[in-house]
Amino acid sequence: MLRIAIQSKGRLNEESLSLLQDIGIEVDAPKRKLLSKSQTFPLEALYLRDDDIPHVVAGGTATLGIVGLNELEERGADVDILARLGFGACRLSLAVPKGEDYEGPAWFSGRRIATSYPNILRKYLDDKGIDAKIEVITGSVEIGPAIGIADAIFDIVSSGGTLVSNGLKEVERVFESEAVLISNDNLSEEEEKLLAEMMFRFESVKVSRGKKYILMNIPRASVEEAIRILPAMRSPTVLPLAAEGWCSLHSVVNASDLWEKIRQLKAIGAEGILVLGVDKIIP
Ligand code: PRT
Ligand code: ZN
Repeated sequence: MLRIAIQSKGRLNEESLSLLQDIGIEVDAPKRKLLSKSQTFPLEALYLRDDDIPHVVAGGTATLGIVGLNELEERGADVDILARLGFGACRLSLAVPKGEDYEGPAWFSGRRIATSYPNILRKYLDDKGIDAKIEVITGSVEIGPAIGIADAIFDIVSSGGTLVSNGLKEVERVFESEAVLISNDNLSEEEEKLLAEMMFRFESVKVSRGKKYILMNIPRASVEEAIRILPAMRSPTVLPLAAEGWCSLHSVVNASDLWEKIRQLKAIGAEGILVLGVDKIIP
C-alpha cells in the first residue's frame, strides 16, 4: 500500500484531496484522524503540517507527499520530485518599506531581513555577495519592519495584497513555487507499480486540464476549412446529419483558444455549437 502525506489543513489541503479524487482515489478529509485509508485504491493519506512532509517522505514514513516547492527547497530533504501540480502557486520575495529608495540588492547589505525561509534567503544573499542579518521568525513576517525587528522581509507572496496592506513593496522575486508531488527514492517493486498506475491516471487528468470538447453542425462544404481551424488529437470526428448537406463535427480545443475558434467557425457557417468540459484524456 502507498502512503501519501498531505497537509492536514491550510492552503494545499483541499486541492491535494481533489487531485486524488480526480484520479479515482477517495480518502476521507482529515477531521481528527491522522490516517485515512482509501476504499478505492491501495493508498492511505497521512495528514500532517506541511513543514513535516519533506522529511516524512525522505525518511520513508510516507511513500509520497504533496508539498510546496518552497518548503522542500528550504528543508533540503532527499526526495524525488515527480510532478509539478499547478496549484499553490506563489513566490518567495524580498520586500522593503514602500518609502525606501531601492535601487538593487546592494540595499540589503548590513540590514536585517525577517523570514521563515533562512536557507533559501542565505543562498540568495551568498550568491549575490551580500552581507545581511537574517532574523528568523515563524509567523507574521510581514509585520517585522513595522514593529522594528527588521528592515525588510523575505516571505511568500501571492497576490501581493499582504505586502501592500503592511506598507511594503516587493523588490526582488527570488524563488517561484507551486505544489509538487514528491516520493521517497527507495520504493519497493510493488510500490513502484502502484505509483506508475497513479502517474498514468494523473497524466490523463493533467492533459485534460484547460481542454474543452466542442461539437457543432456545419455545412458539408465548410468541413475542410473547419478541420483546418480545429486540429484534434488525431483529426476531428465528422458525422453526417439527416439534413442534406450538413455534418456534425466534434473536436477538442484549448480553453484559451475557444472564443477565437468559435468566431472562425461561425464565420464559415457553424451552428448549434456545444462546448463541454473534458474530464480525462487517455492518449
Ligand atoms: O499548518 P501548516 O504548517 O501546515 O501550514 P502553513 O501555515 O505553514 O502553510 P499555508 O497553509 O499557509 O501554506 C501552505 C503552502 O501554500 C505554502 O508553503 C506555499 O507553498 C503555498 N502558498 C501559496 C502560500 C500562498 N500561496 C500565500 N499567499 N502560502 C502562504 N501565503 C501567504 C502569504 O505569505 C501572505 O501572508 O498568504 C498571505 C496572502 O498572500 P498575498 O500575497 O496574496 O497577500
Ligand atoms: Zn507550515
